[in-house]
Amino acid sequence: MTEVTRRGFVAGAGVAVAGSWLGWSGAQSAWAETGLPPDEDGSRLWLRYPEVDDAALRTTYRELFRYVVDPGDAVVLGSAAAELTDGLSGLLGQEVPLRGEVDGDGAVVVRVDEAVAGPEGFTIRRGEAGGAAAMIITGSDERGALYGAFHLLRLLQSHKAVDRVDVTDRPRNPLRLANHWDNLDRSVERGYAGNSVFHWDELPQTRPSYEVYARALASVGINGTVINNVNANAQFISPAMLAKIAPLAGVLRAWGISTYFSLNFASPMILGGLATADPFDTGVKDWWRDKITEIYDVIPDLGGFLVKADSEGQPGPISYGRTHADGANLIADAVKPHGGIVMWRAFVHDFNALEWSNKAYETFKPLDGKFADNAVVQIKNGPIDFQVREPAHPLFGALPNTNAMMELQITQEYTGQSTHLCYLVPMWQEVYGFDTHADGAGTTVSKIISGETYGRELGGVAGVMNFGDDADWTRHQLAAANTHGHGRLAWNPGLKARDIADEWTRQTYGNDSRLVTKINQLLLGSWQTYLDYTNPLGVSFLIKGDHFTPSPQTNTGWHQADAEGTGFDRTVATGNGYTGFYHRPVSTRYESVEDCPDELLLFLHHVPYGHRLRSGKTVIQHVYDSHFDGAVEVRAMRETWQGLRRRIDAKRWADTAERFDRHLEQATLWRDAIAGHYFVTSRILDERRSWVQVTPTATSAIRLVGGQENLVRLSVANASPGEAELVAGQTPRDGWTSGTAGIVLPSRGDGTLDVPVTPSLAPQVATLRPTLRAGQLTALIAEQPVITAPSGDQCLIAIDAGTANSPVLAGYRRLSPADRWADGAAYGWVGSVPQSRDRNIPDPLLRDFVNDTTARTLRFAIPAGAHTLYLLVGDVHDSFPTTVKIDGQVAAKSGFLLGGSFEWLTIEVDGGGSGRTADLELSTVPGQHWHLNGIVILS
Ligand code: GCW
Repeated sequence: MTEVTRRGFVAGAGVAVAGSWLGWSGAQSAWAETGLPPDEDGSRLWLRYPEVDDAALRTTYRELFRYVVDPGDAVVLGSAAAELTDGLSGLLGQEVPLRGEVDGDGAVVVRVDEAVAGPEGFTIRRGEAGGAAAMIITGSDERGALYGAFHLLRLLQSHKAVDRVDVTDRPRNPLRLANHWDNLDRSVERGYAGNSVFHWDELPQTRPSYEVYARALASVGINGTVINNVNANAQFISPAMLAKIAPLAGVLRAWGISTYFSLNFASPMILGGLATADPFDTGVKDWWRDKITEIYDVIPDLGGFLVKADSEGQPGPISYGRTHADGANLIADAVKPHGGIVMWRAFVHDFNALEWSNKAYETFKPLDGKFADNAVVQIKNGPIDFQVREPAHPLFGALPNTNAMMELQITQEYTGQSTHLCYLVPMWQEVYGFDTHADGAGTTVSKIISGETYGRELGGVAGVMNFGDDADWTRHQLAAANTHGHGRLAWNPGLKARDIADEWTRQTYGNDSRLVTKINQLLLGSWQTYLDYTNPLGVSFLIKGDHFTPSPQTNTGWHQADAEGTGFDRTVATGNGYTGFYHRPVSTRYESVEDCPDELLLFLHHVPYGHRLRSGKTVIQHVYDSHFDGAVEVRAMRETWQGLRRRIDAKRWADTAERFDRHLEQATLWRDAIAGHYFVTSRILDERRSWVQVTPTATSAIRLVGGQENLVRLSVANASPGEAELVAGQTPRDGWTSGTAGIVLPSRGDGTLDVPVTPSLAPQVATLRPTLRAGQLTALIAEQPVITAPSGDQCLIAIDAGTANSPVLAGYRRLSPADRWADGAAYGWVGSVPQSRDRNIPDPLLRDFVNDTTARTLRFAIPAGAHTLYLLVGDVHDSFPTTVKIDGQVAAKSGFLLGGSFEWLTIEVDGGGSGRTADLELSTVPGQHWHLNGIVILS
């Protein structure tokens, strides 16, 4: 282990201690003046130590905790002592210093005694130290002592009596990890709170926020973090990156957190220049052995590696005719001499909805017993992909001779991202508690992954992180409860969701009992509410490619709703055989449509709409009721938060109030999209309510001409028992005009309406929100994304970029790779020309583009005067950011664009008195393609 002396470490931490305690005491007096707690931005997460406002309790605490005894040179113990002096000083409202030795009653001692509680465990007891009364935190090792320190602080943050405290605790899972899907350009795959928390560009220089990060993880018992995306860039283990990451690993180490890397399986080819990555090749084996030795020279206590192989385009052993076990053992052997491990992901699928649930099981089950002792198979909680409701993964019960761990997703990819409140602890708890019956009744997932069932030393759980560089870490401040909850459950899956939520709320918002009750209710009910208005009865993937926007029209293979019924048949008898992967009695329960739990019915069976659930409702009525009720529940959640206004500091209250406004909008969209789709497919009226509806005519964005009238086609239907006269229009938008269109529909009838819409001239990417009126009937509304492009005759220049032969938008000029610059031309390529593609969709502007992996330069004649240059970028497939430089300076950069999304970049240019030429350089991140679909300048 690298030598980090505690002195050096505490010298730095000491500054933080005094600084933050004084910060709290100043803030407290501001509270007295305004009647509201002082503003906070959420950046301290749940590590807040404001003065205990109950005077009697504070007096007791002040008697118990007068100083912390300096634990000596051990780094992690030093962190424990620093956290205690900081936390106690804040909570007690007076400095609780670090003292060199016992100096009278009121000592806090942190120490190590292997015998106390099992690995990483601790005890907290009152006792005597050097003849003085002391609070003694004893860890079985340094990490244990640190966890004990955080535990004690947690009790005080929750205003618990501690004079008779007697706690013995230990973690149930050896591996309790965070997984980051963070990329080298600091973008975060499925991250919804900004860019990466890690500033690779600034490293080896570290930031104070790294210490907050490490403390937050350590405070809930997380003992390792995989710092880069499983879709791994091999450069992370290049010598230059290792040198950058070493000091970061040092910050984490001081808080008991081991660093891990995700590996790219093709690294021997990418970094080593080898011709193969075959795990049986001697050159490949040597390369990994040397590379891993080099990594351990720089980070001697590295935890090890995580690998995603042969999944979603990642390289792996299968292409060499080897197995996943061969691949895992290659890395396991190389890391073994260093005491490290490899975690090998079981998430393998090939984008085929019919096969997806079965693929991991079928691939890994035959490999049981073939993995090295220091390899662990990392299995997602369910067989699909972090859907809001899935059965527990059948692989948990299928690998008795293999180390296994579970992967959860804290970042809410499919559960509302950072917009919807969805507290996942109750869901995770169900998975932990799922009885696989693999070794008889009571063989829970929890016991398997902890190693208990099969007597294995390695196992545990990883959570895909929701942290980003937003000031509050998670964008929706209540989402940090998920980060906290992951750690607490990893520590002990037997903890109650209610207690975990309560502890987080008290730590984060204080102990006002009404506030605590209300926030706990919001958290604990939110998963069920999310289920209600999104995915009924175990249906999954009712979303667009952003994994956020409801769209049952996009992936119909998952819900299989047709005129008669809905659901995915995964039975052995008539379906894809999935239910047979479970042990009895689970397999028989899942196989039978009568015995199958309602909440998984449509995950496992295709049933008629009239099928009756245990509640007595039909499936279709359940779909309607749950969606309408769910949206009502969200309205109530928003009101609950409104009611907490005077109980929380203004800043954190307002930030979350804004989230609830968005949440309600989205829940309403979900209700309308799902109820609307089920109505048009089933034509069954809701027994309890009537409505009219607009559903999308196109699932992707449509293109409109700016500055000119377009007819926007809407699909409408009448879900009421009588005839209805419908009038559709568009919600007004700045600079746009629109008209209306009407139709009379019989009960259960449908039709289309063409609504006239004239967008403003300047190009935009927008979302149209139709309006629909039909007397008193409720209207369910689906939004329609649009891209506008100005009519060519109202432009100084309008260019449609693409191949040399594909159609060109009316009134636009063609730009293809064939257009080289020549004097007097309006535009043309200088230097090497780019490539081009035609995707063959109907729209002439969106179907094709020029593109390349290397930067290319377009010389462009800018007319006299000041102008805005608009550049359209995007593709029907996902596209990486396109950067545009003008005359060498970055002038615009697009975001990462999901398939079917486009963006107009704007650049201000000046052609001077007589016009000039400018060089536009187009580029993107290494190895990816930039895109250019069009350019316009308005007249
Ligand atoms: O959840 C899905 C995501 C991908 C992710 C993949 C995986 C890291 O949509 O973004 O890639 O699973 O877990 O490998």
